[in-house]
Amino acid sequence: MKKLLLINTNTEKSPYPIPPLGLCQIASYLQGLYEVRIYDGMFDEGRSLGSVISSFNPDFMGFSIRNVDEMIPERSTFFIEGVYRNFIKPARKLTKAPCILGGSGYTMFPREILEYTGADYGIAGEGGKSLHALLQSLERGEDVNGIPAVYSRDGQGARLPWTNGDNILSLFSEIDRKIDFKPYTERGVYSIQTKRGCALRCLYCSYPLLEGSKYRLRTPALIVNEIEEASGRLGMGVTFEFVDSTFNEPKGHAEEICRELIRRKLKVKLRTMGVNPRNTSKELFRLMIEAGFVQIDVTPDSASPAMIKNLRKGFSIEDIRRTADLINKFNLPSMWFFLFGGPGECRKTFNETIDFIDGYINPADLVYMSAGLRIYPGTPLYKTALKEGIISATDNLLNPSVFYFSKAAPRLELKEWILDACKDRLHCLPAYETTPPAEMMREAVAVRKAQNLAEPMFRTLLRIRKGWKSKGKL
Ligand code: B12
Repeated sequence: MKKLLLINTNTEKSPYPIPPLGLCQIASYLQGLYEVRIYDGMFDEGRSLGSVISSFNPDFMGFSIRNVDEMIPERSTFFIEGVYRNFIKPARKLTKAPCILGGSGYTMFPREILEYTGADYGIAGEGGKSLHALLQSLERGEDVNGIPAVYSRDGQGARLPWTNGDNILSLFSEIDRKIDFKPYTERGVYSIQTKRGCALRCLYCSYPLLEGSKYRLRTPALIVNEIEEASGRLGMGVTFEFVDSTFNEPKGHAEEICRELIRRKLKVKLRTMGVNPRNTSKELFRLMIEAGFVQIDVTPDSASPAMIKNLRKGFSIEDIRRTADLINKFNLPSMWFFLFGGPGECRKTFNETIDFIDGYINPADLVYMSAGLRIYPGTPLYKTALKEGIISATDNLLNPSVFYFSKAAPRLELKEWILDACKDRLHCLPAYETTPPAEMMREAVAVRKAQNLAEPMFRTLLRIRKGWKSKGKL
């Protein structure tokens, strides 16, 4: 059997280390067809990759590239540089095994990242079926250029990600069996997908390009089986996190998953990103609390009626207000995310969102404020930015500092508005402040231990922040 080494190149530990879910899914898919091994670079950061390659002697190498940049104008970290330096370059020196790239970051810039890293092939979109087809063609010495979603150095390569027709969604990732999961249990989570695809049309967003624009749902029974099995192996300390683009779309699916969790009486801790205000209801929140949700992320981006429309969010200001009221009623700890600077943003629209924060968001919850919209190829924002002359068709968008700012909310002014708004609202933070000071973190850990607190870390940190402020320490 031929040997495939799958390499997780993500070493980013903020806001917490993320286990390589996609790679584990691919390993499940190819199990039995190839001898598959995963090298997880998250904590090892490439140090023992050489010895793994020497002992395993792979026939093929697949590199997973998750992050390109941080999407924050204040920090122009370019992750691909580290991926090349710590993983691809040293691996290339040790073996002639073909080097194949994939992952969400790769999918956004398939041609550019192939060129930057000098890798042999890349797969845009899902890794299961297309990777299998590529490996088979390579084994047989066939031309690979017709395979959907496969990019190669000689300039062929299909344009559209191959997001249909494989059974990868019905498989369990079994992350903890494929990698050393222990270091993730400290701050991390066990990631779970309930579906693929995003049918929303938000102006700037790459999700439909990454996952397809039609929902492909996993059945609630299957999802809960996966959680039940993993929690059986890992015990109660682990939090399961749903990593869908939006958790509560399409309407009804999230509710069904919660009902199945409740029916099985699983005592698990759950959290999710991407709660969309559109389909929230009392019933949804009631079920989520009963199923075990301890924390959610809510992502309206704006609470200005004009900006909600311009960003094509597909919900109304009433939807956001109802969502906030429900969150407060159920006291479900929440992190809110707002994104300023899109087309039409101005002082008035900015203030409308701030008024919403003041009127509706519980000060015990956290609000992140981002400025500037990162421009990615293939998104509607890309076309807007071209039309407005913010970028030109020849610009290399892989450059992590390409952002859209509305003319009436320019970069520096917007930064000032945000800093000003955060000054008197201690639960509001600029998005680049993702890491609290080490001393604050130490204090939070000590308080949590002493008081045996089970609340989300952000709530403890916010209280300490307020205490520091009153003591003049901030
Ligand atoms: C959930 C999520 C989060 C959660 C993670 C929670 C968790 N427990 O995992 C949170 C909110 C914490 C988060 C944080 C960040 N995220 Co995020 N996140 C996502 C999201 C929505 C889903 C990721 C996911 O798990 N998908 C499910 C898995 C199964 O898919 P996958 O890993 O992509 O794998 C599939 C394919 O990519 C492919 N594949 C993967 N590897 C390989 C390898 C080979 C060889 C092949 C052939 C194929 C292949 O096959 C897999 C199976 O089909 C994506 C957007 C999206 N829709 O994809 C953004 C996304 C990955 N995040 C992004 C970013 C930037 C970040 C942050 C850097 C943001 C920040 N400033 O802090 C951090 C980094 C965190 C870290 N430690 O790495 C970007 C990355 C691209 C970019 N712009 O750089 C994305 C794409 C969003 C975007 N802007 O478009 N994120």
